[in-house]
Amino acid sequence: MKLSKENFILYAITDRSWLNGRTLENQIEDAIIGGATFIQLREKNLKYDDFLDEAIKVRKICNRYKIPFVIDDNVEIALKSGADGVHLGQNDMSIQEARNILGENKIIGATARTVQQAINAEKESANYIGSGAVFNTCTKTDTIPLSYENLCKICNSVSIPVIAIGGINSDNICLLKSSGISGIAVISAIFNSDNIKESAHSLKKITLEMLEG
Ligand code: TZP
Ligand code: MG
Repeated sequence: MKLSKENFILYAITDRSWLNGRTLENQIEDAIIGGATFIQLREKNLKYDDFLDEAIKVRKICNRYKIPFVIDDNVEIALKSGADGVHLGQNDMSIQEARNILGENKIIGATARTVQQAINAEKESANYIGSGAVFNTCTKTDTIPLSYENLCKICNSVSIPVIAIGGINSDNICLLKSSGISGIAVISAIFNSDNIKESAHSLKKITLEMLEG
């Protein structure tokens, strides 16, 4: 899949902690209608078959809206579900190995918290970088804080898009202005909301203002 800079504006990462009786597919569709420009399926506790079923369902929704869709961590699920790619953390499969399995045309995103990790990820053929946590977050408890200064350095060190992640919401997003990021990645600001469509819509508007300002 060919990516453009618009795809990185509002990267939504799923979380089934806040289903509140709804299906994840339904919530994802609302996020996309509201303005999410990229979807990552992040499942930490699903059994393999359920994970694959879910990935296929979400892939169909994302295909319908022409939104890039990647799987967190799991290259095999990405391949079998027909997802557009995978997002890899520093402790997941190496980017080179994933590239060998997935081929040239799939998307590989990489988490990088240092300039060196970012440079390495780009060299190893990552298509974009996720960097954080830029703010405190309750969603992922083992995150390491990343200062604004270091975020800027990471953005300066690579030519692939960098998206900021971690505790981002409509109140603090303006603090990321001029850092060089291409967009933001969020979980709770979209999925822990009573009105996912509206939350995605307003976040996208504010993100665009921050990026353009
Ligand atoms: N990686 C770094 S912070 C984070 C991940 C997956 C959690 C982001 O969630 P939220 O709710 O947007 O802070
Ligand atoms: Mg991971």
